[in-house]
Amino acid sequence: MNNNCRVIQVHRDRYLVRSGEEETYCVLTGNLRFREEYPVVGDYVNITENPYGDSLIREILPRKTVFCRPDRSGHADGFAKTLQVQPLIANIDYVFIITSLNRDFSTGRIARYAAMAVSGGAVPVAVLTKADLCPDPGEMEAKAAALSGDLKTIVISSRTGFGLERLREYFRPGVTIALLGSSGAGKSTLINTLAGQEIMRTGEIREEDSKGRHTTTHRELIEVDGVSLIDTPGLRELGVIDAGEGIAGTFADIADLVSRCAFSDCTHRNEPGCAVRRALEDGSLTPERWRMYSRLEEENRRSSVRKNERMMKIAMERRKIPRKK
Ligand SMILES: Nc1nc2c(ncn2[C@@H]2O[C@H](COP(=O)(O)OP(=O)(O)OP(=O)(O)O)[C@@H](O)[C@H]2O)c(=O)[nH]1
Ligand SMILES: [Mg+2]
Ligand SMILES: [Zn+2]
Repeated sequence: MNNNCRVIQVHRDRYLVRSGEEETYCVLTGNLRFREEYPVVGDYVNITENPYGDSLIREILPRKTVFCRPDRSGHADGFAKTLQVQPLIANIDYVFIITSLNRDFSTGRIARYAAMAVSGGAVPVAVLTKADLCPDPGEMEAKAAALSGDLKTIVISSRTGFGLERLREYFRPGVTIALLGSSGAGKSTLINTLAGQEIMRTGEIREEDSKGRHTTTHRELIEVDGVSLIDTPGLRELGVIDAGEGIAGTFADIADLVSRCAFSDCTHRNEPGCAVRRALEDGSLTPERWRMYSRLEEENRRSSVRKNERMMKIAMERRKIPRKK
């Protein structure tokens, strides 16, 4: 299995690679590491097999499509010149944007994912999950569908099987589909349902705010009847903040507090381990500054949603999505 293997799991510095029925763990050659070329799930690679230990990845083949996210390690997003992107998965045909029909539903987020999918060459599909829990999915479905005439919107329930036959239209052998979306949206559950067995671990969501608990912690490619499905962890930060850098610079101490809250999506109201509440209580943060910061953040969040929608429209215009026959 030397050539045209596919990376199906990425661990710290080891890669699980599959060719046909065979799987082997690999590390990178010094050359690739030197050039800082790192494989991602979905990459095709050439390897040199080592019967005594980890095999070696020699070469990453050119990516046909890629899904990236802005890299926040260096610079804030929104500054085109300094914007870094980090490839997350490669060679995907479709991106299923998994969004649950509950309080976590956000058209801004769907637009953002769609824009990233289209700009990487993949076709986005909005998949709205947990229809069985939603008395009237029609309203949210209409909102998602209104984002773009080119964005297919499909309402499903993994629990009852509702809508799954519409998803199966995409399942042609050789096709690769990535499932992306917030933690708790039901990505792993959908994969298990489609596979007809418990392949991925799933986790309950928090009832108060419908947020997930980041159950899936790595990207993984699973083959079901010749179709490659990629499960991914819920991304914390895809709804990146535009003016975030400016706000965080002006209120560095508050930004620091926020990053110390026990939950990454803390609302700073009543969650346990909230660093903001603690600072308000012990007086190290005044209510006035906190109000000012929250107001700015909120405004910025709203304008980011509008910007995401614009971004998606521009990306879609640039690359007209081929309609399915
Ligand atoms: N009622 C109902 N619950 C669902 C459905 N799909 C998923 N769930 C539940 O939602 C919770 C989260 O599901 P997961 O599949 O773990 O979510 P995920 O998107 O993989 O989350 P991360 O791995 O954390 O990113 C679990 O308790 C599932 O049982 C559905 O269609 N209907
Ligand atoms: Mg999961
Ligand atoms: Zn908090």
